[in-house]
Amino acid sequence: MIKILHLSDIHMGSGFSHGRINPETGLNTRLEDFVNSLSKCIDRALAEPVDLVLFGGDAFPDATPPPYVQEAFAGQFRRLVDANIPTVLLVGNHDQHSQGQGGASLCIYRALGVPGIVVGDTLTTHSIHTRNGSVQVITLPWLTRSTLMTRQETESLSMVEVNQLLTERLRIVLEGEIRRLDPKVPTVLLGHLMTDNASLGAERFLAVGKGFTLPLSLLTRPCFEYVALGHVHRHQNLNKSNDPPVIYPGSIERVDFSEEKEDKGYVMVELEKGRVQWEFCPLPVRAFHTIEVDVSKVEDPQAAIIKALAKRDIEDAVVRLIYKLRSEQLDLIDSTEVHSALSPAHTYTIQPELVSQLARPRIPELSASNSIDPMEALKTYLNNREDLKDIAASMLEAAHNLLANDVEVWLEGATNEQSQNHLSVGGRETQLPLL
Ligand SMILES: [Mn+2]
Repeated sequence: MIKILHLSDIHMGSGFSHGRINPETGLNTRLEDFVNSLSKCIDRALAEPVDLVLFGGDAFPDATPPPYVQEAFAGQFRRLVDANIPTVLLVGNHDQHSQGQGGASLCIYRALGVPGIVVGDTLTTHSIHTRNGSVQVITLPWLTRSTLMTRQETESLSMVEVNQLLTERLRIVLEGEIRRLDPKVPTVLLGHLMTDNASLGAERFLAVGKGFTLPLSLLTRPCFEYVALGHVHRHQNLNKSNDPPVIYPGSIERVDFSEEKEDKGYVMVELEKGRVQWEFCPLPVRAFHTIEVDVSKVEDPQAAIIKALAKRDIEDAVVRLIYKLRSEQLDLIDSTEVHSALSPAHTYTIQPELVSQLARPRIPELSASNSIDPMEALKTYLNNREDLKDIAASMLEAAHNLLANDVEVWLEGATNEQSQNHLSVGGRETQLPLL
């Protein structure tokens, strides 16, 4: 039986805006939190001890972390080297230079020849000898346009077509790796990737998805005992039948508020040929709390805000207070008292939002049941807006010109790089969060 600790998405050095400087160390407290979480993973690996540690990628927010952040990361993995525990460091999208090849931030470990550390920056199989037997680890780092494809091949293709071409190529290369496997030795696929059925933090649709999405069927092969993934920050098993388990352990710390409600942790795995067991192990990470309160309709907005704060345990948490109010209520807010009520928090932000008092009724002629052409709709709208009378004519003219140029603008847009950031899935434009 081989014992494995699988963790991913460390992102050490990110989220500093949610921390503060620790006067004793001079370091951002969020760096200390991330190091603390990582050290708990390593503590567990040493205490068991495990036979192998698999890191699923995204060590830092980018490929060039400052030396003190790299040192904090290396200091933890050094403990595994000292304990003779082999470790695979997979290269994620955040570890790669946006230009050029390879995982810049992690390749240093190979360059230094650190014993027991394998850097997974190419699709290949590593045969790893552990205290309790051998295990084959296929590393599948983050794929980019230049992986398995040439520029000439992809130049005229849409993003969807490029994705299909990559998936086909990958299927063939992976098949090659699988055929060379020793069938008597247990095998793990370690990949930093997005699968087509992964569930993302629903609240986060900020960043555009530049990456590829791979079908789950590519990964659920019976020759794998376990599929160890990285990239998605929410812990999940994509293959409920566990044949094999396809696991995102998720990030080890909350990177931002979109991960407020997610458990954070790592996964312990025990496997031998044809048999596997796994368990998610939560880490005691710092709480994030969003406290949202609408005081626009209450008599005493100040009291309502203080009451909303009192209801939550904000001690040592990262807190954001969002309150909605009317502009004439602004003078009723005593910000000193709000700050003092928030002071038990580790850090906090206050976001007042003014609600619009001029909620206009819908124009009856423009109800959803009427279909109307855009110029007619604009005319109807302008007829109802006394205040826009002076510029109504020029607005109509501008709209007319816009509509006339529409086709041309669209064609230009389709060829520029920006339009490729939108991944069209099943005819639907989807934006993916940055993971
Ligand atoms: Mn990633």
